[in-house]
Amino acid sequence: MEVKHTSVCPYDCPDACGLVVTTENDRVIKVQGNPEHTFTRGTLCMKMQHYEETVHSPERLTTPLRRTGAKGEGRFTSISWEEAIEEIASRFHESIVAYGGESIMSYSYAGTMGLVQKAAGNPLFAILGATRQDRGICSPAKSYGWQAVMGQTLGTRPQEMAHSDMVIFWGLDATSTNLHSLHDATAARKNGAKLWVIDTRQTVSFRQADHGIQLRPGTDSALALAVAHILVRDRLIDTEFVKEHVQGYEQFVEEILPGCTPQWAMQITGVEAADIEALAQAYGKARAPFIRLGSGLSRYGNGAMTVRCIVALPALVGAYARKGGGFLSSAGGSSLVGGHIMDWDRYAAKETRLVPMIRLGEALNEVGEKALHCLYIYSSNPAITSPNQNLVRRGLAREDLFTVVHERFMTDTAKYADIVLPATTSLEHDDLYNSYGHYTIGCGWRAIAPVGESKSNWEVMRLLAGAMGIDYPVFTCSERELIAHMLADTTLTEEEKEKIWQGQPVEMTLPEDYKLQFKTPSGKIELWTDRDEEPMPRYTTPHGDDAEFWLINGPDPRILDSSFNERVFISDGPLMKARMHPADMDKKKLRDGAKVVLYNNRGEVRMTLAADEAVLPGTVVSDGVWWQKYSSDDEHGINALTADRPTDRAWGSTFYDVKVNVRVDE
Ligand SMILES: Nc1nc2c(c(=O)[nH]1)N[C@H]1C(S)=C(S)[C@@H](COP(=O)(O)OP(=O)(O)OC[C@H]3O[C@@H](n4cnc5c(=O)[nH]c(N)nc54)[C@H](O)[C@@H]3O)O[C@H]1N2
Ligand SMILES: Nc1nc2c(c(=O)[nH]1)N[C@H]1C(S)=C(S)[C@@H](COP(=O)(O)OP(=O)(O)OC[C@H]3O[C@@H](n4cnc5c(=O)[nH]c(N)nc54)[C@H](O)[C@@H]3O)O[C@H]1N2
Ligand code: SF4
Ligand SMILES: [Mo]
Repeated sequence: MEVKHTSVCPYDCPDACGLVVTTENDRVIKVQGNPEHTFTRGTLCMKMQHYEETVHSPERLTTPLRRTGAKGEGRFTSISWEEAIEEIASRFHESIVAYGGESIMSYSYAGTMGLVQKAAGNPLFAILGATRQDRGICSPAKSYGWQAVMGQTLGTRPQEMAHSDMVIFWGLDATSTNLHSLHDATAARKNGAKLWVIDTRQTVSFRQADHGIQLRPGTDSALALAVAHILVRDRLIDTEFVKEHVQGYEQFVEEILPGCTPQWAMQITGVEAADIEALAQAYGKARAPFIRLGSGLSRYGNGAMTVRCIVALPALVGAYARKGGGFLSSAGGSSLVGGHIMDWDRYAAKETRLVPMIRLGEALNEVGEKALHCLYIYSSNPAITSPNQNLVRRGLAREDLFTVVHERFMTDTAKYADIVLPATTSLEHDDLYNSYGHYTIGCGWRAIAPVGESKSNWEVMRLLAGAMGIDYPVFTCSERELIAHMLADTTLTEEEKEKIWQGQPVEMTLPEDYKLQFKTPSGKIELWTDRDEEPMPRYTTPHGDDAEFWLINGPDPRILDSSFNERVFISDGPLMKARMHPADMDKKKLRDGAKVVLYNNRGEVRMTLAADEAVLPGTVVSDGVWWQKYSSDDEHGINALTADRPTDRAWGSTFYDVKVNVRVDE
């Protein structure tokens, strides 16, 4: 008999779509969008339209495995859960006795965004006194830049975009990574709004926009400051708004903006001065401009400062005061939903060593006192997704590093494990989901029994705690009990909680004037702040490299980070490709279809080259983060080229701050 269940898309995507899942005899047969969801409104991206193919993929791991081959080789034999848990517990125990708790590290990210499963390891590893990871792999510099100007102010609700008369997708590949914002952008355009896209690459939405601005990598701060310069020069400032709500306007205008002319910015960004003028005029004259900021431009050595420069713009024109106007970097209000029962700090007896995520390679290669002896990875595939891949893989290959990987598939990371544990998908466990792209939350309840012997992250933590004799009350809680704790820890009404409990998506009610509630120490938008060593936004440069071309590794709409590679796509031909402007290819005497090597001082990757007029001269574009077997290179993925250098603030990743040389593969 067919049964319908409501759920939430678990992937690391700002849309966090509402789902309607149809099951029959404990199998998922159909996955559709939930029309009741106020942001995603019943549609799904191409990846999730056939989630059942992931859930019931023949490639799912179904039993625990013990390694029989060399690390990385991928040869394993099935073992029972009892054996697996016992072995992990005793290896952890031995490691703690011999070297202390910090010899163990857990590493995880957002394979699932569910608040229970995402943080499942926190209580146990905090109690063990393990080495801790920060969570900087994605875009903390973007959050930092927003907060430096806006404090804890809520980002504008994305649906507000529908009432705007000028929408800017800035460093955001909406078609791949934020599909449902197109719904509101399209509604706005029907009412005459213009859509602008600012990117280093011509994406689908770039080509469909009314205006596209293609600029050199890592130069957005110059563009934003030149726009601000023109706004001031042409008196397009909302002076009433500035007087009431902005701190440091005069200093910003006097000390930062004078040199930021369109000609200056043209030299840096490569954008024609006339196009910069047009952008500024449109922004200054729009009734209610809305900027949706992506993460692309924040993944550079100057990422946080760049974001500060862009966040300054709506303050100058008073965008927040008008219906349809605003700025969304991230829906920080997700933090309105507590996940605190899973907080590391709640369980840690003392502070332990903190490893920046982007420095996983370095941490795995430590020797002596800082050496790691046990590694527990869940919900992440760092052999493919971490920067400086060669260093990461060298660490993962250490025979003396006892490694456990909890996964749904035999990923490149799992191939390095001593013990692999099979993980459930989101339709086989319970969880609560918020979103970093809107203000709706919802639950996804288990819709089918776990496939094979797979277990959820939280179930495994409970088993491990039991095997290690750790009896904190949290480990007696089921997933549903943890969710009940989290829902109690919110501003939701009883009625809303009940709806969520029934599986309905609920949009949090924001205060009527939330756009004007500036949650900074001064209560104003802080163009000048004393919360950072640098009091004002200014132009800074990215790290760069001693190489010839910027490498732009944009997202591919078929996959999400390295998730969805299980559904690949062999018929689509080679998946990892490089595109270059024909003029650059002529200069380097490279021909279309040539096998080339992209290289820098961190590594090299082989790919097939294609000529593309739309690629900015001086850049090479290669989309997607592919599993090794789908990379055109036998040994390296794209991250063999990327660096583990941090952003200017907040230890963020700099995946786009990479340069490469190109040569023919002899
Ligand atoms: N299909 C798909 N969806 C995804 C993902 C995926 O890999 N694939 N990843 C998920 C995750 S984890 C995240 S964090 C989000 C990220 O989603 P987004 O916020 O969209 O961030 P990115 O995709 O990293 O980059 C967005 C755009 O920034 C551009 N860009 C790069 N450098 C610059 C620059 O210097 N200036 C400007 N203006 N633009 C620049 C890139 O070309 C890209 O088109 O997407 C999520 N959704
Ligand atoms: N070159 C380059 N590298 C990048 C990026 C880029 O743009 N370019 N993007 C970066 C960004 S923004 C991010 S956020 C990171 C993300 O990097 P990762 O955290 O490695 O994300 P994924 O590659 O999606 O891998 C998530 C894994 O979790 C597994 N999984 C899913 N659900 C569960 C579950 O419930 N339990 C368990 N145990 N496992 C589960 C999936 O099968 C999948 O293999 O990648 C970064 N790496
Ligand atoms: S990946 Fe994103 S757009 Fe696609 S269904 Fe999931 S939440 Fe929606
Ligand atoms: Mo991310």
